Amino acid sequence: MGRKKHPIEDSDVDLSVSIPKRSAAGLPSLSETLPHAIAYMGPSRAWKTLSAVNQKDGFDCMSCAWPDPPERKAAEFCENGAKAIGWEAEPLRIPSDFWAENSLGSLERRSEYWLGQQGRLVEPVYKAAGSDHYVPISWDQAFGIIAKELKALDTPNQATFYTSGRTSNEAAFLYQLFVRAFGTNNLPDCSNMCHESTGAAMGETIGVGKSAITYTDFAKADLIIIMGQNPGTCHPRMLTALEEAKQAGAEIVAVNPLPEAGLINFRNPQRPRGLVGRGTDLADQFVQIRLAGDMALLQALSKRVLDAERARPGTVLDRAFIEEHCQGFVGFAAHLATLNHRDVLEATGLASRDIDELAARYLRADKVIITWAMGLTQHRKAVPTIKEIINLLLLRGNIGKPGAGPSPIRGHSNVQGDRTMGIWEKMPPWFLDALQREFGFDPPRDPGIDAVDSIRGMRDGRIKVLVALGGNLVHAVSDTGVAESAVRRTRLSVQISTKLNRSHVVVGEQALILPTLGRTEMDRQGGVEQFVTVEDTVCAVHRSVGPLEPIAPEVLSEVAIVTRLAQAVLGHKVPVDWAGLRLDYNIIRDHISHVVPGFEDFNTRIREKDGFILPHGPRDSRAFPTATGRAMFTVNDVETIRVPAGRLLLQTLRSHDQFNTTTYTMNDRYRGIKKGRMVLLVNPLDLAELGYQDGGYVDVHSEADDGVDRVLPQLRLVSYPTAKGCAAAYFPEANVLVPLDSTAEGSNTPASKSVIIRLEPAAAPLFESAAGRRP
Ligand SMILES: Nc1nc2c(c(=O)[nH]1)N[C@H]1C(S)=C(S)[C@@H](COP(=O)(O)OP(=O)(O)OC[C@H]3O[C@@H](n4cnc5c(=O)[nH]c(N)nc54)[C@H](O)[C@@H]3O)O[C@H]1N2
Ligand SMILES: Nc1nc2c(c(=O)[nH]1)N[C@H]1C(S)=C(S)[C@@H](COP(=O)(O)OP(=O)(O)OC[C@H]3O[C@@H](n4cnc5c(=O)[nH]c(N)nc54)[C@H](O)[C@@H]3O)O[C@H]1N2
Ligand SMILES: [Mo]
Repeated sequence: MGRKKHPIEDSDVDLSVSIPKRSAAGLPSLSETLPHAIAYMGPSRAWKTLSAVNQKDGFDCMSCAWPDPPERKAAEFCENGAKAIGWEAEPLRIPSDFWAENSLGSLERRSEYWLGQQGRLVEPVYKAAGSDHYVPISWDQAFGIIAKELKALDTPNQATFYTSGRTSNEAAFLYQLFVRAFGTNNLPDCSNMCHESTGAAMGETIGVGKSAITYTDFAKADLIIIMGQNPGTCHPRMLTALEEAKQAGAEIVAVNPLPEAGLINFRNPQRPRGLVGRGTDLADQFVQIRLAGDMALLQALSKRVLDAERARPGTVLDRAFIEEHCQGFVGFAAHLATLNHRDVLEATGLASRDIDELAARYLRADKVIITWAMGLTQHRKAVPTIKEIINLLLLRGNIGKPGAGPSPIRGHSNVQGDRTMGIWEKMPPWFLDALQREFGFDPPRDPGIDAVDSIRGMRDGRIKVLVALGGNLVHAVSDTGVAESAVRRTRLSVQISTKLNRSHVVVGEQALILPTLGRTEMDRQGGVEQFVTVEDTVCAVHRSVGPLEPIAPEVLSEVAIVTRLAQAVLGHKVPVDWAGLRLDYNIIRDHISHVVPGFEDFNTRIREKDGFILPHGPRDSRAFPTATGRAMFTVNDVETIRVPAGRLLLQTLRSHDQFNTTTYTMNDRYRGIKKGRMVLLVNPLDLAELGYQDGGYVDVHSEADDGVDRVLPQLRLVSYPTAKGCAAAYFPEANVLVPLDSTAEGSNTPASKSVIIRLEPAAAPLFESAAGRRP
């Protein structure tokens, strides 16, 4: 199994742009996907993986946290799930001589796409201080190096332990146990850059930071409002649930600056007319909002609800619900009375009639679901914006009843479970107390640091060791330039990963890569096949078992790596039988059942049918575990981002063919962009006003309070139907433009969807050759 060349160029030489698509597909048919999967994995692996993904005895798809329907289809995966599986399960290994052939200096000049195409990591490798090469080493040597560096720290708080959201519940639980036993709460995770704003807003207002609906609620709703989310690309199986809801009579509204294909129209290839016909027009209303305008829109909607109640007293608000379960209504209503309509129009960029129409839909509906993702969470005012979703829903009792509720849609497939397992820099005291009772040591009580603060800590020399259980922190976090020089200042960086990415080549003085098994692979310990568990976005916990033989016998599972690391670092410091936990994951689950509420009898219940759904007070019984025991109306001030003349507001988002920092191909089919990623989508009116033309090139500068000039050079302009004043570019490339200090108030999530930019004319890039790279 050697390296092979893929037929896709790794540059923008052949970039082409066509008209964006109006419709998207959800679940493809097996016959449609198999040929592509076979090209990557070969027939046997393709069949084994695709027939097992999201099935009851199979593995959980790693492409997103969308839940499985009660009745599974034969092909229960989407096109992007198949890509994620192919990317992981392609039987291609990085050979041992790769490390001698490729210096770090040369790897640093490679793109994420190229790095990801080199194959699976299959042996631990180490870069010594002063060296420009990794060399293969043994597992024992690797754990020895980490133990030595961690023990040499002045305090455990000089290390930070990142987690990405693919880690299983079992591995995550042990990882946080190890980190806390080591002596720190420095447990940043990808959620810090993702739905942290959601957790902060929902935690305060309803007491639980998770979706308050289950899968079957979609088909019971009268109205589903999808805000700041692109399910056609990021949660394609959601389109099936939306189609079913639509057929059952629900109205669907998309609130987005971009007319995203899946939101407008949906072709279901598993139905005959989906392949040939026009598909289902999903959205009854497309609200083309200005970036960061959602708080104003939500307040305007709530105000119309209150106006309607005034016009028809006793018929609009759910008075009984508000009186029995809520607090703060009077202050909220009084504050809305001061809402200025002109401010709303300016912030949203909408016409009054758009808002009236959506308000009328909300008032007509008895059961309303609001879903959202990164379009709401990655703004300065993300937390109060999401609180306004709760305000709007509370007014008419749209929570804790069938077919209604707030539903954040998580990204990484187990990011929610990892948090439930204790991956958080500020787990509450009850959790730490439970750990103490279960394991007999006193966990640290001072809060730890999140992802952005970890970068600050490395930048300032306070953090000397970075350990990452998955992910690609340096390229996922904002301000790439700052993040890269921060990581380079560490004494040791450790990545536990399946495949190469930028965080393996921009590293500390010393660096280690520890190869691990992925979701598609069998995990045998002591000769016995183990399974792991995950939690999806609607709190359903279920098993995951990989169908494939491991890519190489030397590769360890995440659980094995974490327990061996703990043994090497902690010795007998805490009374935990790490080796026993490694050999039998049931014992890990027994501990979880004693520590984490809702997991009682874990080992029995997880083996029943589909697993189980975690309890959720607001959803199940309108019990709100907030500070007051009631759902909280909150008062939030609308703030309009004032974009100076000649500037635009930039959002950074995903193409169809990427998973976060992983690029599968250079295409973004639904948006009509092919063979290139270095593009800036701009409204045609803005192009004309700024004096540019479609196809021209610009250097993009971001304008921040700190006065630093951050530049992304030579982007090709694409005339695109985005909301006026709002541009879009792809992450992670555009992360160079997002200042580290520009974060959401109350969650510290990078405000990567509201960056003020200035364009400067640039020459078209010169390409060395057809297969060449940008100079
Ligand atoms: N194929 C694929 N699937 C994925 C991922 C992936 O990269 N690729 N990533 C996974 C992860 S970790 C996550 S978190 C999710 C991300 O899922 P999404 O949040 O859907 O992903 P983004 O590409 O960030 O898209 C944000 C959407 O919000 C809109 N938007 C941006 N700003 C605003 C705003 O101010 N207001 C409103 N109303 N809309 C706005 C954008 O136009 C875009 O449609 O997907 C998960 N699934
Ligand atoms: N500008 C901007 N920045 C963003 C965002 C944005 O919208 N705009 N989105 C943010 C969001 S929502 C998120 S969630 C973060 C994502 O941040 P991360 O989760 O850190 O990044 P990923 O790209 O998902 O990580 C991919 C890497 O994970 C490793 N990996 C894959 N599978 C496994 C596995 O099973 N086990 C282990 N141990 N490793 C594995 C592989 O090495 C792969 O290269 O990025 C954030 N950054
Ligand atoms: Mo995410």
